[in-house]
Amino acid sequence: MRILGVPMDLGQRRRGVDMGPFAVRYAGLYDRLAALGYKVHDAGNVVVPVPEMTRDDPTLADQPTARHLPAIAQVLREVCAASRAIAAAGDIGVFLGGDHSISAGTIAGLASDDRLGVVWVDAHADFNTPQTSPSGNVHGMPLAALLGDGPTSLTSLAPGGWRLDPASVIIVGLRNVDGEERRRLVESGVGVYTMRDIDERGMASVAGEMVRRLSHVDRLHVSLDLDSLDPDVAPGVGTPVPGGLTYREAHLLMEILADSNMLRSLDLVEINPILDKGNATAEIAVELAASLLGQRIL
Ligand SMILES: [Mn+2]
Repeated sequence: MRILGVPMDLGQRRRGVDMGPFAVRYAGLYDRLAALGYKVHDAGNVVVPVPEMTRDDPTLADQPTARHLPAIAQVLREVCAASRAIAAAGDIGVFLGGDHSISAGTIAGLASDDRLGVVWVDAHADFNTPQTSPSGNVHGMPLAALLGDGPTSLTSLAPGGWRLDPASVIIVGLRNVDGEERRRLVESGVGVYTMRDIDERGMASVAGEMVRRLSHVDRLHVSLDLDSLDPDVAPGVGTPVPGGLTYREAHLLMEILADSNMLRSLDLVEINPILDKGNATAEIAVELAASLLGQRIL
């Protein structure tokens, strides 16, 4: 098992999410995973430019419809290569964000595997493109890019024109979607379970159906945006949305995904220690990672 930090702060506007990898390490990630029997190696952090550096470097020039895109794409090429190397070694990758833009790189690194499923646990769909995004924040674009829609520097990270298959992608926890993003998402063929689905049916039913829908894949990547949780549980996120997953709903989802025995890699993203209360959000991220990687109550 290999841990890689990506202190990416360029995909959104609230400062502090670059401290996520440190907060998750302070919360004891390494020891928790080692206690589950894994041989853990922490590879440290990828180097990410800070926003101030992009002001006077013309190669990192800003763009209003996709802010900091050149700098983000430069980092994601390295993240993609690292993810590919971890997968090629048959290792489990645990990627610590940083904002959710990093997942365009971590998942592109798994591109050689055509039986790859992705579970995107998020309050948002991250399904915008520079043309549809109201904010120009790249952290709202990674899932669209992985499906082939977006700036070339994001859609071409994987070799050979690889695209994620929409039938192998499921979003869960959704409760906040932009107008044009909604239309594109509905037409995409991606599986979606909203908070209403979870309210009405319960997480056990929803998560069980998700696993059945992914029966055609044999490897699973879970991209866990901590804003999927209710802000009362996980306050340290940049874009909190009320009405999210409870503590137990999130754990049950992780436990049911763990039972599938398909988990090969994981993103823990959007943790903002500056907005957090006593590192509670990073601690929950560690607990959820442990559940996903096989920790059981009994
Ligand atoms: Mn997200």
